[in-house]
Amino acid sequence: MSTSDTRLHWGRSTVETACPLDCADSCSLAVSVEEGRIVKIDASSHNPVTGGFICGKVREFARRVYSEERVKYPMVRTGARGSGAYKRVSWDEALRQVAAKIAEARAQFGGESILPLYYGGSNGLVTHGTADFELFRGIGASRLARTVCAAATGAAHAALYGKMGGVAYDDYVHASLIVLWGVNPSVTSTHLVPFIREARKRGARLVVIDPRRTPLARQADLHLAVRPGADIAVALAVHRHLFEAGHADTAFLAEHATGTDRLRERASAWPFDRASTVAGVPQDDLERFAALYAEASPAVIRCGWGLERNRNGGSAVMAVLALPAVAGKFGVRGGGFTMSNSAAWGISNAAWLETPEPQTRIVNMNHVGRALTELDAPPVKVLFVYNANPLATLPDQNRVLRGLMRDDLFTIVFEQLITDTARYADVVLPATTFLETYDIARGYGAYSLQLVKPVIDVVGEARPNVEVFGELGRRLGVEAAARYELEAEALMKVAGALPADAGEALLREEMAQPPGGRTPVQFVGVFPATPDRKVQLWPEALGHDAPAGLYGWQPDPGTDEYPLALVSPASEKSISSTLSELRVRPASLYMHADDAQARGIGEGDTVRVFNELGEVRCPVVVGDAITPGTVSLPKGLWRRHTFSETTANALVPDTLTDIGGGACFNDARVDVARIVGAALGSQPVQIWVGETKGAVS
Ligand SMILES: Nc1nc2c(c(=O)[nH]1)N[C@H]1C(S)=C(S)[C@@H](COP(=O)(O)OP(=O)(O)OC[C@H]3O[C@@H](n4cnc5c(=O)[nH]c(N)nc54)[C@H](O)[C@@H]3O)O[C@H]1N2
Ligand SMILES: Nc1nc2c(c(=O)[nH]1)N[C@H]1C(S)=C(S)[C@@H](COP(=O)(O)OP(=O)(O)OC[C@H]3O[C@@H](n4cnc5c(=O)[nH]c(N)nc54)[C@H](O)[C@@H]3O)O[C@H]1N2
Ligand SMILES: [Mo]
Repeated sequence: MSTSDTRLHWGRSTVETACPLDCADSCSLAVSVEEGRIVKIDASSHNPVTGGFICGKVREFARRVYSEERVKYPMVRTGARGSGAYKRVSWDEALRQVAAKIAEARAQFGGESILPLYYGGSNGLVTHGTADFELFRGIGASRLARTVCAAATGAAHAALYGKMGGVAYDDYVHASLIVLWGVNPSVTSTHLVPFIREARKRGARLVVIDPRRTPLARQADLHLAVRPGADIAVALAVHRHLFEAGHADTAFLAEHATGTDRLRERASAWPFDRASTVAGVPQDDLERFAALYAEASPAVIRCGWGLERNRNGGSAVMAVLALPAVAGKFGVRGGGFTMSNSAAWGISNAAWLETPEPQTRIVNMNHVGRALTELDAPPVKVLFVYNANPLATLPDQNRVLRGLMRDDLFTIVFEQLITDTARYADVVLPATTFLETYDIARGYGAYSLQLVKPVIDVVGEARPNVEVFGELGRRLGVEAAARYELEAEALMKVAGALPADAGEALLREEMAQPPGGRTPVQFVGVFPATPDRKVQLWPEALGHDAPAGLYGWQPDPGTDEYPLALVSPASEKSISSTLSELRVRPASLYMHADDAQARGIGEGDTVRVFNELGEVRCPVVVGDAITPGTVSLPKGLWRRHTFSETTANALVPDTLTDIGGGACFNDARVDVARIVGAALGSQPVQIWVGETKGAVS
């Protein structure tokens, strides 16, 4: 089978596939195609969790597929970096240049002078961790610590439970208490919402812990509007209450957990009054939450990713995930926790990769700005970006930009669109979207594994990742990479290496369910995958890196200069920076009325949000749906969405989380000032709207 033999669907037909984008829900899709073009993207009933609806973003995905900004051909840069001036070349010419640059850098500076930079992309099992890994391993490139997301939650979850599968969305209807902790399902996993609604109808209580009044926080019985980064205080105060008021499940802990005493000791330092001061929530509310949680069964905690993204993030997530063990919430349907379910399959790319991982240096992707500007012996000479838009999504944007501006750096960007990052590439290679290629989607919320298949012919000369890395493997003499050069063979190779008969089910039914089933009950159908099968409440090894030790607290060093905390949560308009290109209006800062008033700022004003790393100029929206002292800018913006052509990441320090080396997106400190007319200068404010530059006031 070649990559483009079965893709044309003449007349009108509807093709079933799945959405592999970086979202927990992994929906099944029905895509209508007419004369070879996508005319409609809707839900299919194949995946029960999809429940007959999909998000507004993916409905619009055809606009990305056929966008004017789509990279249709390989291109080489002809103008200054950032100018976006490129000329079309053939694939042969583009890959000849790329292979030559890689070979040259390797010969002169060693393999470590080549840095692959990737993250989610289309997030499937075939488009990442296959030919690409074989290639970069084969040439001995620097290794990337893939830490921009879920590094702290992943480390905490792995240490405590060996990433045990969580409570399935469907089972939320059985809960009598639902706690949404640093998660915003109305935006980031909309398919959980109907189950929460149904549980509420049946009488379940809802608690939301979030600095913002999210849509579900509005409906909650209790909303703890914590200061960003203070979740550890809240969680340990609840632990203390459980232990001291006799609510700890000592029988469960004796049989299924280790390290209980050490955790208890840590928690003893957090009486309600201290936690209340640190977290900025009323002590009564904290006590009410602790009492509700102690009493309710089944009680489920949906732990999200908002809380991990700060210096105390790893410890906070550990303390949250430890709650159901201490309170004895497992063993019943609808009780326990949900974190990521991606490990439920026990899938590891070690099952199909041939080349052993070389012991080359590791670059933490949250430090890419530093790596590009500071690393020596050897410096990074070739940067290969794929499945990511680092200029938009990584911390310390201005430093990343300085790195991309380096004259002696050769940058390859393998992309669907001319993204902010692609504008700085020396060579741009056109990538397929998930509607033009095969992949295997693995949701990290919904459990199903699903087949993703091409529903249209490729746009322009776009090629799937495996083919391109496969061909580069052939050109550079890395045979293990070249074995993926045919897309269908790559799919079969991965499917064939899946555990049990998942691969067969996937190819036959286009869907497979994990070994523990689609709706496991924790401590009945699934157990910790830790070495002793117990919950490790004190995972010693994890504490070695944590500056304040396990369950430690690093207080805010505090600056008078930058008194506001900035968070940058997910937006319903995009999935990270993917689909943000469709956003036509400038993005706004959200600010509490008290903070605005103190600075003489009113709704609709243009403001500067600034700190020592940079500034963002944008309009402001004033309201009361955020805790005072905290401001918010959307995640995933492109540079054209603000007047300063910078986004929240220009203000995000590249500090790492206490555990896991993760990003601290929600741990930026800023101040905000109104821009009076003159401060804008004589230039009218410009933003890019689609392909045309338009003025906005
Ligand atoms: N529409 C949409 N869906 C997405 C994404 C997207 O960009 N857009 N991204 C996908 C990806 S990559 C991921 S990882 C997931 C993320 O899914 P979520 O974790 O739900 O996403 P976030 O919006 O980052 O964070 C959730 C909430 O945490 C709050 N928060 C911020 N700081 C703190 C804190 O210190 N403590 C607490 N308790 N709360 C805090 C924010 O106000 C926000 O409401 O969503 C996925 N789904
Ligand atoms: N300020 C702030 N920044 C954040 C966050 C935050 O909360 N606040 N959240 C972070 C999180 S949770 C995440 S997961 C990261 C995500 O960061 P990124 O991984 O950079 O995510 P995207 O912005 O979606 O960029 C993915 C790119 O891959 C491309 N792509 C998709 N499929 C393919 C493919 O098959 N082949 C190739 N070659 N390319 C493909 C898409 O066109 C897209 O441009 O962002 C992080 N950035
Ligand atoms: Mo993420």
